Amino acid sequence: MRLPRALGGWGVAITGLAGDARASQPLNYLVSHGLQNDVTLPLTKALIAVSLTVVLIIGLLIVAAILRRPGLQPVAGARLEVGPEGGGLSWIWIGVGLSSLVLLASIAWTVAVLGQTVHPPSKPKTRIEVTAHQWWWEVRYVDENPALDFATADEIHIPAGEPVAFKLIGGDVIHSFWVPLLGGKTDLIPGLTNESWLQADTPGTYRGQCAEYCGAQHAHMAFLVVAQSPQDFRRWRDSQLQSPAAPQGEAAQGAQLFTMHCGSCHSVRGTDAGGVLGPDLSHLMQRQSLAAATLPNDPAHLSQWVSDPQAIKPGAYMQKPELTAAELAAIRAYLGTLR
Ligand code: HEC
Ligand SMILES: [Cu+2]
Repeated sequence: MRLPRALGGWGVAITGLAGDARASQPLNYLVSHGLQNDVTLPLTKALIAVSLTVVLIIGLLIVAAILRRPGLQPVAGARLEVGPEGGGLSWIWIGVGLSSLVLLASIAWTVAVLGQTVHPPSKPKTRIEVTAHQWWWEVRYVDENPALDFATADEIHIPAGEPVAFKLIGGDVIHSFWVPLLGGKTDLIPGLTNESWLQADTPGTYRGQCAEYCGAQHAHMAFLVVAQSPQDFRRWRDSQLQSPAAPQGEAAQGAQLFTMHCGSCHSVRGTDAGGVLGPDLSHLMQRQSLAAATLPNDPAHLSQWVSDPQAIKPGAYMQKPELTAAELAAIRAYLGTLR
């Protein structure tokens, strides 16, 4: 079991922000870096406090009951009655009354929070469709002008300081979209489309995680939300609309091999590779991580993934390719041109 521990370390390496709460506690939902969490966090904390108080009170009452009746022996056939003597009945009224009040208050608060978080405070200008697959995230940016649509995977760029609308499309099995530091945990259910929104306070990289068990590689179904200043976000968006430059030399040979062996599952903008069973690779080199934030995106890990994905994510829907080392090297050279 050396792999999972190593992966935890990579998680921090991937976000590249060690020392920052966003990286050192990437799944901490008790701190907020986003507008939606600002609203839900007080409720979350209050409900945790209520639950702990209930556990404490019940625990103390059980201990008290045990201590007060040291000699109590069950008598065969006897019924333990709660009589009016000693105030037994009124304690039940007090207990039921108090817990009903607390429950009613938490229902009212929950409904109020749901009302406040169902819509963002202003109309989102950025709309993103996320489809969950075993075990990666398909991400499509949709615009009123279809010429400005593009796809990416496992890394979602958003402008910081403004709301972004998400359409969460159910794919194969139930998954759940969750960015603990920003909020918005919402399930993706096959055959249904859910809606959500997120707003990051400041630029930074926030880790997301599938939060509904979805099969063998559920734990390796993470993603990154990269919040950027609106100018940087626009620059990134424009770069995604470009087709990668025509490859030269070994990479050109790799491009041919790629279309033949990989293009049935992967797309690269402006080429014959148009598959949709795997992540869009048009600008692979711009992404920080590989295979749903499982590996950092550097040449060594990329080679490792492409030559034997099953060694890293057993069961993933990409098989070990039957290619020679030279062919793999050419494909690797081509992938390196996808900026
Ligand atoms: C049967 C379909 C299929 C074929 C063929 C296939 N892949 Fe994949 N590929 C996938 C899937 C599915 C994933 C996502 C795996 C995951 O993260 O669980 C993936 C992930 C990747 C990734 C990581 C992308 C990212 O954004 O993290 C790279 C790089 C990649 N494939 C390259 C290749 C190359 C190169 C080939 C050809 C040698 C190839 N793939 C062939 C289905 C395929
Ligand atoms: Cu999942």
